[in-house]
Amino acid sequence: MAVAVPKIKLYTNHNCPWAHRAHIALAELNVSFEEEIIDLWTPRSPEYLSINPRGQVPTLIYNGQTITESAIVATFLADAYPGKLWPASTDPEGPLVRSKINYFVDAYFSKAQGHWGRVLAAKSDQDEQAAVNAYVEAVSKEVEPLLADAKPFFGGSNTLTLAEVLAGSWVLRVYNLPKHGIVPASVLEGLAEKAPNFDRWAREVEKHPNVRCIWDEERILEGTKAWIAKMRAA
Ligand SMILES: N[C@@H](CCC(=O)N[C@@H](CS)C(=O)NCC(=O)O)C(=O)O
Repeated sequence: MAVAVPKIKLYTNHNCPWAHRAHIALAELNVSFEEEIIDLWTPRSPEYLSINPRGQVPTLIYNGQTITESAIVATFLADAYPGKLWPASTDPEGPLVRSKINYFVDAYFSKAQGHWGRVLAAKSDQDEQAAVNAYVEAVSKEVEPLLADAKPFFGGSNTLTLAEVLAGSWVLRVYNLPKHGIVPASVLEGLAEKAPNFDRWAREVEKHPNVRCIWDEERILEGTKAWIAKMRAA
């Protein structure tokens, strides 16, 4: 009997690191989908607000059901296609592996990510360097130990896991923006020196084709410069 192919639509914007998570998951799962780009520089249409009242991207429509919030979208996809991005619920090892991935994602986003935001929003070179140092310290203290067995991906996986799906779009930015001089190169020097496991893992993540699936460096650069200017003017 033929298996019904789910109908998937993604409302997205290719500059958005949160929406990028959904793209990485869909690419790694090799799932086809329709996409609609939402212009984030103009007010959302009443039609889009009726789909997602927060007006944000991403929004996933899966067989007519609406799923929002990037972590929930990505986790939903991991569960809808079990055993690829994380273990199926029937896998006896599943609960432990899932808890480790959840802890890694929590550690990165609750302990390190805020400092990266402060790097971009810093109003002086001194504040920027302090935020870089705090980011490197947080990665080395909180995230580095969790990547000791990465080979090359989380937990020894040779394919992307939900950990890379959720962190990949940010790792791309951390490893590619310094070469354009809009964040200090010292962030990469610091990570290489103080967080070698993270650095090794991140370099594999940032070059993976499914992580790079919607990455257009020129466009991201322009978008990030505009965002930095807005933050610095605030
Ligand atoms: N917590 C949300 C954040 C999504 C988000 O902030 N998306 C931005 C674009 S990167 C957005 O849609 N901004 C438009 C707005 O907030 O009006 C998620 O993870 O999905």
